[in-house]
Amino acid sequence: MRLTRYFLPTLKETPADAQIVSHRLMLRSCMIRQEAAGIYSWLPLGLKVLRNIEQIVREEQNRAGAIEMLMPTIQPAELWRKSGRYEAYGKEMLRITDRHNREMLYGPTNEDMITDMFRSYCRSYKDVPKLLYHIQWKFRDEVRPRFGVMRGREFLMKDTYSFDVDAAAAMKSYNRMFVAYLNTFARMGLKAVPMRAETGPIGGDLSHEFIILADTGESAVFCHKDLVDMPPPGVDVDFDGDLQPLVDARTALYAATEDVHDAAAFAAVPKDKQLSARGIEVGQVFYFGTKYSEPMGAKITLADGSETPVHMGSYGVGVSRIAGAIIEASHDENGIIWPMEIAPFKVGIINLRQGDEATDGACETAYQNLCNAGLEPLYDDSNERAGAKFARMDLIGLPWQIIIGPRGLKDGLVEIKERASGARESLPLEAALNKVAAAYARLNG
Ligand code: 5CA
Repeated sequence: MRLTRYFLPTLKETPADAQIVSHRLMLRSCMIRQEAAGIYSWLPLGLKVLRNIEQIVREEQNRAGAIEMLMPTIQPAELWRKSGRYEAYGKEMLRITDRHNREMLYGPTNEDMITDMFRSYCRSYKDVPKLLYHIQWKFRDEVRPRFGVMRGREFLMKDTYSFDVDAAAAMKSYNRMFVAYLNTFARMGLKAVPMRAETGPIGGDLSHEFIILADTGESAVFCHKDLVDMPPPGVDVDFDGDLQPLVDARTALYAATEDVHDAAAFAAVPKDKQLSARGIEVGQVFYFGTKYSEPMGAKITLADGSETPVHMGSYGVGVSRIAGAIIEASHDENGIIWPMEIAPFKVGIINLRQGDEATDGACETAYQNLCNAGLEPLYDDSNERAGAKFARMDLIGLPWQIIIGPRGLKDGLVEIKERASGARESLPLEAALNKVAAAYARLNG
């Protein structure tokens, strides 16, 4: 992409109303635009990031055996009356009336709809286990939407629902999602801590939140240090095997919000392993048994002919929140530092003297070469001065920058900069291109 043809009107000044760094940087780098409190447009650069996050989430769900579908954003109130939580959900639910005076709502989650769907198609123990998911916009009329996309009113969620014959089988589905989440966040370059959690309006009695560590996070976390240092289970995990040991290895280690842990808990962790940190909740998993299936009549017939309500769980990832969370975990005073997998463009090209024949030529060569290698570059071909170009490229956080100007080219050299470390190196153009291509190849396997 050539910058002069792109849509990237980045801001120099810091927006006054943004309290946290990710919100400021998302506004400044022109990723999002607020349309109403807690409601955002995703501008071209932001949408690329959102799609990359969504794709990692999707791939790891598919790998874990979940099946993608798509339910609507607008739901009939009737379904929520059947499950018994229409009144209980309270003011967070955006209630809508259509032209025929039918009561509708903008879905804050989908347990009720999917339970009704299961009920209408599935009757037998042979129909389970099933894991179904969708990636869809949700609406929760939060009292105080804040921190940009981190606590929005409209936000993108991946939500999976599991259906099993009994509690023991449901635990296997729960473990699948637990392990899939560890892998998902690791691929995004994030350290995720699973922590026992309250179930809130979703219900049930078993739940874990996945918290990623960032100094500016909303939740104070206290945990065993090994929980953070433990490597992800890995992408080759056999999801049909026994995942319990992988889950046990994590759940055996203490983790709690700091306000919950007390002296008795402090004792559960040896002194040299205690970690006090801040974090952001990026996902939550729930096992709630028959809470929805019973009132909604989602039953299955067992081999002996008897009937049982299906056992269910639900598993959410805050896809749009993660865009902000990654920035909280990965930035410096100059801007965002995207992990390679998430970066909207993998490499930027900076032309230091637009109009200089040799410089324009070398930039074109770099641009064509990187495009052909499938490494969609962002080429700053504008007429702005070098300082402005450097600042913008640092702000938007692409992992690599190739900087090309007449002075270096006299000696046959260009400069390559790694955004994360700030390390710069002068190299012949071809070597610089190879270096970026090698980093990209590592990413792909
Ligand atoms: N039905 C269940 C799981 S599918 C559910 O709704 N779980 S949840 O309430 O925990 O939400 C799942 C994830 O969505 C959270 O972990 C969080 O990352 C994200 N999320 C929740 N509320 C918001 C919000 N207001 N803004 C942005 N992301 C949110």
